[in-house]
Amino acid sequence: MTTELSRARAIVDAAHRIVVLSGAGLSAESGVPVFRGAQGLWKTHRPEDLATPEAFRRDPRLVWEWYAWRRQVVFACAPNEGHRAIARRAAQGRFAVVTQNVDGLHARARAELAAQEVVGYPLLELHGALQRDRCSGCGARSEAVAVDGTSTATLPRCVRCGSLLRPDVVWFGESLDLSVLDTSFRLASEADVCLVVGTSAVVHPAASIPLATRQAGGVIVEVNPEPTPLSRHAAVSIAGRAADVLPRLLD
Ligand code: BV8
Ligand code: ZN
Repeated sequence: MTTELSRARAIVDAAHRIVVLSGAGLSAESGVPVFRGAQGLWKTHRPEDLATPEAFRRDPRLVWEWYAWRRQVVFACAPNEGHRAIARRAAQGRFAVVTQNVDGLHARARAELAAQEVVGYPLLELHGALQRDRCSGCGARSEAVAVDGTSTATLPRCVRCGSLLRPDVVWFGESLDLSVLDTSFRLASEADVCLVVGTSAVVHPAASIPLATRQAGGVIVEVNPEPTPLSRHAAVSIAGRAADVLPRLLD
């Protein structure tokens, strides 16, 4: 084991309560494209063109076309050994998962485990989930429907009020669900360790959550092949891939 990994292992093993903050990098090895960097989604699409309420008002068809493509990619992916190591450890208790990811893979890893044993731990999806639609008018939520993004006329509409449906995700410039956010900050402030995995730590308020652990006297452990703005706040930064490092850190 590298010294960073053995130091991180000692911190994690001694911890009484742990919170994970995960980002797109955790799902990279499942085949879900990350947002930034060489293979980033934002490379081919500009966030301000697509993941904003203005973009949806201006061109709902284009936004739906992008999300229909992302759903196709994501729904073909499966949780990787990083998701599974987190689920196994979380099932042992005193462990919460806060994710920026909208790919639903943490939930699927927990569901896979629940097939074998009773599994209950907090899983907070800060930015929503691709698997759900939400009505842009009355806010009603529903399971994602297949979307034909070829014309505005075929876009999905709410059965109750007739407004356009949208993916149930938080766009730039939109507020996160405040109860999810408050709970995430509270859990982080009560944790001895915030394990930050696969995030570039540039999106707020998510990127501030690990600092709540630090401010309350806990420590940050980071798993990321690259340094991030959080690295200087971390007790240990492990330069590695989540699917490789997490089983060795958590099992
Ligand atoms: C809000 C859902 C206010 C949609 C997403 C200027 C300065 C500071 C902040 C702002 C600013 N201007 C605007 C803001 C606010 C803005 C923001 O933070 N912008 C940033 C870009 C500067 N934030 C917001 O708008 C938020 N809302 O502030 O509201 C408000 C308050 C009240 C009332 C009204 C309004 C909303 C933010 C949510 C946006 N939605 N997603 C969708 O997905 O389509 S964010 C999007 O980015 C994803 O959720 C993604 O998870 C998230 C963060 O990206 P990462 O997960 O970190 O992924 P990334 O690709 O960036 O990095 C991957 C990392 O993994 C890399 O570090 C890489 O090295 C690593 N990696 C790669 N492979 C691996 C790996 N790690 C481990 N293993 C591997 N194998
Ligand atoms: Zn409606």
